[in-house]
Amino acid sequence: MKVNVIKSVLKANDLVAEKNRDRLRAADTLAINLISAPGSGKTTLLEKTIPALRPEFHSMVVVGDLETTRDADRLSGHALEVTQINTGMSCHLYANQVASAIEQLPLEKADFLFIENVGNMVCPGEFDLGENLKVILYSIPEGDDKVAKYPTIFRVADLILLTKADLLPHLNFDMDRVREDINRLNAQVPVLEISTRDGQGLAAWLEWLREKRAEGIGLSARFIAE
Ligand SMILES: Nc1nc2c(ncn2[C@@H]2O[C@H](COP(=O)(O)OP(=O)(O)O)[C@@H](O)[C@H]2O)c(=O)[nH]1
Ligand SMILES: [Mg+2]
Repeated sequence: MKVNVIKSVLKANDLVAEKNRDRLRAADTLAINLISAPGSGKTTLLEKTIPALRPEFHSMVVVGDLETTRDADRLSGHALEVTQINTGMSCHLYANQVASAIEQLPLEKADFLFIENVGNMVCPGEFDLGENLKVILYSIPEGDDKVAKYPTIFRVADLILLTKADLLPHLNFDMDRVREDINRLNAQVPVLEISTRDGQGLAAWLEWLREKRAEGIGLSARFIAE
């Protein structure tokens, strides 16, 4: 009985996610779902990325947090539009929350919609929002053992960013172990070491975004696999 309830919630979510994807496709907007633990650098990365993509590309942001508009406030000077969703007790965004947000947005003006998910290494990987691509941020101070412990989000990733790479010299972080663990779960996924502090890897990240934009609006690896 319990399993049926969970399945029906997921199914209802997926139906709304499909509608979001249709709306995004119609507007020719590429949606990127950013997923990570709290504090891995999602908002900071957007603060750097959105200005760097201009004037070629314009971006809008939907940001999920349990409480406050702190991230939306940080991003409001950068993006064309920023919508904050407060999820209350929920540890991830649902497709219907994104649907309500994008209903209000003039998406036709946006080349990219960045969705900053609620900070959590498990639940956001389970819920399709209608995004085109899922980008996982895994920060080096989190330790080198997390990939195997929290496999869900790494399995569904279209790109993995190992963030705060500037801290590598100060920490015992076994990069080979992490890359091997990722390879075991998701052999195809590209992995980039980046830092918003010293700028390493940012050019490669921007290039990945430009390539995905040029490829057109596709489906994420997870949903092709299903
Ligand atoms: N050393 C270092 N700190 C970073 C980097 N990126 C973000 N931070 C810091 O990490 C903390 C959390 O960043 P934030 O972007 O708010 O993370 P979010 O919760 O994932 O949105 C802040 O204090 C940032 O200044 C980085 O590349 N290197
Ligand atoms: Mg944030």
